[in-house]
Amino acid sequence: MTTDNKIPSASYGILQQNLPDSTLDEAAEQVRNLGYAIIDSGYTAPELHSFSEEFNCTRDHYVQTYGESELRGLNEFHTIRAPLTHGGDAFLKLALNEHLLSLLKKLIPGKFILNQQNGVINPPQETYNQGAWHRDLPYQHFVSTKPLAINALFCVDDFTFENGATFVLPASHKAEAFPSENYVRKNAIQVEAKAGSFIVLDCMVFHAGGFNKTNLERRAVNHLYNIPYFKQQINIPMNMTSSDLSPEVRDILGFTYAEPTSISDYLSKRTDKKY
Ligand SMILES: O=C(O)CCC(=O)C(=O)O
Repeated sequence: MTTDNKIPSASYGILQQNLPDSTLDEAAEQVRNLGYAIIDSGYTAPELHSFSEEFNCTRDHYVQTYGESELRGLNEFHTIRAPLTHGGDAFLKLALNEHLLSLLKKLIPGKFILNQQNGVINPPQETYNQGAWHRDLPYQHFVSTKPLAINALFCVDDFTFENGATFVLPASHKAEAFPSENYVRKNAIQVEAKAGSFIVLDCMVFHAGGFNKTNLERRAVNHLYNIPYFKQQINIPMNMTSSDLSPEVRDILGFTYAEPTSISDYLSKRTDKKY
């Protein structure tokens, strides 16, 4: 017998059940089924504080380099492209966060590379480029039995209902088309998360930044990791020095997956072929 409002724990007629044995396994189960989950990065409060400062410095430098009015004209003012290539170690470390990589290894069978890393600023009282429904493989309408790409949105600030926490359409990675307006209205959920969390999404789940009603920016860093068959948004190896990177990190950043430039180059790479 169940009591009111309690989720039943008894069951019958079940021959198969997932048995996750860690919080990361549970997150992987939720990403597979619903398309999203939240995990902790493990950053301490001082580490988060220092990351927040690094984010602001990197942004100031980026805007000085590319120009505010030019960025605004391109609808790019609220994005910092590829900060790991110009923003210092903190961004590279973030892209290699051990909790996140462990989860990615559970979700993407085989090798994966970082396709892109972007600083995302949800401005106060203003719309911005990520505040519209999209997939992180945009213009794609297919269903895949395993994720081809996963995105991980690192919350630099708390994500709240007030400051425009990300909206997600649960399980929408399992249907090809974007659902009807009424379906979206009834089924979209807003994902609150603490600063220092990663909101992890199947890249095919529809999501959108919410409207930031507060007076402060809500900052994040988005990452997209994919099987090594898709080209990177910006060529990461060509914009980083590789000398002090481990073989595993070189793999993740795509150094080992550059397109051969010729048949000879292809054949010479066959000796230690990885894919
Ligand atoms: O800002 C957000 O809440 C969502 C960010 C996003 O959708 C993206 O970077 O793809």
